[in-house]
Amino acid sequence: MGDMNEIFDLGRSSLRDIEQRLGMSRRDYLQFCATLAVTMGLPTGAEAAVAKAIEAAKRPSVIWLHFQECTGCSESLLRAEHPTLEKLILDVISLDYHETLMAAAGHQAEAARKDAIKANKGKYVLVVEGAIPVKDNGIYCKIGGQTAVDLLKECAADAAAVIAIGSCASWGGMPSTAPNPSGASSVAEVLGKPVVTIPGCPPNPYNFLATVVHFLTFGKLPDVDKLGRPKFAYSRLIHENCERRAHFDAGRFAMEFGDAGHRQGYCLYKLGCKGPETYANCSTLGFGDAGENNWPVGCGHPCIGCTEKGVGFTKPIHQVAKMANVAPPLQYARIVEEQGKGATFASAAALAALAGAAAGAAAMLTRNLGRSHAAAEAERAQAQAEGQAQDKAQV
Ligand code: FSX
Ligand code: SF4
Ligand code: F3S
Repeated sequence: MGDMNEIFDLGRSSLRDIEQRLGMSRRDYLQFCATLAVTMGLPTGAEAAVAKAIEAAKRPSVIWLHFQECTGCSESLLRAEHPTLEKLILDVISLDYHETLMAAAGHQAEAARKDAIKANKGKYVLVVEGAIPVKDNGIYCKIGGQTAVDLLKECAADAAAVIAIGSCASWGGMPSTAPNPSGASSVAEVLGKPVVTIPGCPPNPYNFLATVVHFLTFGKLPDVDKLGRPKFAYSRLIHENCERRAHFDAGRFAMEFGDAGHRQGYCLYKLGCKGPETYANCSTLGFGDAGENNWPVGCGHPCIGCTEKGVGFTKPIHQVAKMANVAPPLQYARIVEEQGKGATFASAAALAALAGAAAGAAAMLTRNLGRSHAAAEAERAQAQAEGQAQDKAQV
C-alpha cells in the first residue's frame, strides 16, 4: 500500500473513530480504502485521500427510488456475506429515503422524502433502481399516488447527481424485454439527459460504493463512457481478464453442462458465454465478499451479458457471443511497447507489429473456435502416443 504513514500520522484519532463507528479494525478499514482506490483505478497512495474523505466528509443525503425491478440491487448491497460493506455503505451515505428499507410508511415516508429534498436542495444524490414505465401516461407504476415518471422528474430536479443503479434503471433491463408492454425505459431516456449508470442485474456493490466514494473524495462523479458507465469498472470486456481465458486461447471448451470440459473448468464460450461482448469488471472483482470465484463464470455458468444493452435478456442465453475484439488479457506480457507519440520509424514498426499480432490473434481465434473438448483430447492423446513412440525408438 502507498502512503500508509500519512494515513497513520494525520488520521490517528479519526481512525479510532472509524473503528468505533464501523466496528471494524483499522487495518481492515485501510485495506478496504485501498481496495476501493484500486477499484477506481487510482494511482498508488490514493487510498490516503479516500480514507480521509470517508472520515471527514459530511455524509451526502441519498434519496433512493424504486420502480420496475426485483430489488436485487439493494439486496446485493445490503446482504453481503461480510458485514463490512453494508456498514460502510450506510456510514458513507445518509440514506434518507429508501422504500424497502425505511421504517416509515405511507404519508410519513413521503414526508421524509420531501423534507430531505428541501433540506439538501442541490446537494443530495438521487439513486434510481428499476426501469420507468412510460406507456399510457405511466400508469403502470405509481407510488403515493404519483407515477414513476413524475416522481423521477420531481426528485431529479434538485439533485447534485443522479445515479442509475442496475440494468433496469441504466438501460431498461429485464422489464424492457420485448414486447415491453409497459414501455419500461431507462432513467436517461425519461430525464432526457445522460446520468451515471451502474448496470448489472444486480450490479457489483463495490462499483456503486466506489462511485459514491469518488464523489466524496473528489467532489465529482468518476469519468464515464458514452453510456454513462464509470470507466474504472466498464472499460474492459469480461473476456479480457476471465480466469478461463487460457482455456479459450488453447481451444478447450465445455460443450455441455456437466461434460468433462465443464467439470475441468474449461471455457464456457460454446455454452453461450457473452463475456467476449460484455463490458464489466465481474472477472476481476468478485461479488458479495463471499470469496474467490464468486461470479457467474466462476460458478460454472456462462455470462449472460446482464450489464450490456442488446445482449442481456435479449440474446438467447446459449447463442454464442460476437467477438468484440481480440485483446490479450492484462496479465499476459505485452507484445510490444509504444514507441513515443510521433509517427517515427520505430512507432510505425511497433504499429505493424501490433497489426500483425492482432491478425495472428484473429487467426488463433478462428482456429480455436473450430475446436472442442473432444478434439483437444484427441490431439493430446495423439501427442502422447507420438511421445511414447519416440521414447520407445530411443530405448
Ligand atoms: Fe433486480 Fe435492480 Fe436486476 Fe433490475 O437490480 S437485480 S431486476 S438490474 O433493478 O433489482
Ligand atoms: Fe471466460 Fe466466457 Fe471468455 Fe470463456 S468466453 S474466457 S468463459 S469470458
Ligand atoms: Fe452479469 Fe455477466 Fe457479470 S451475467 S454479473 S455481466 S459475468
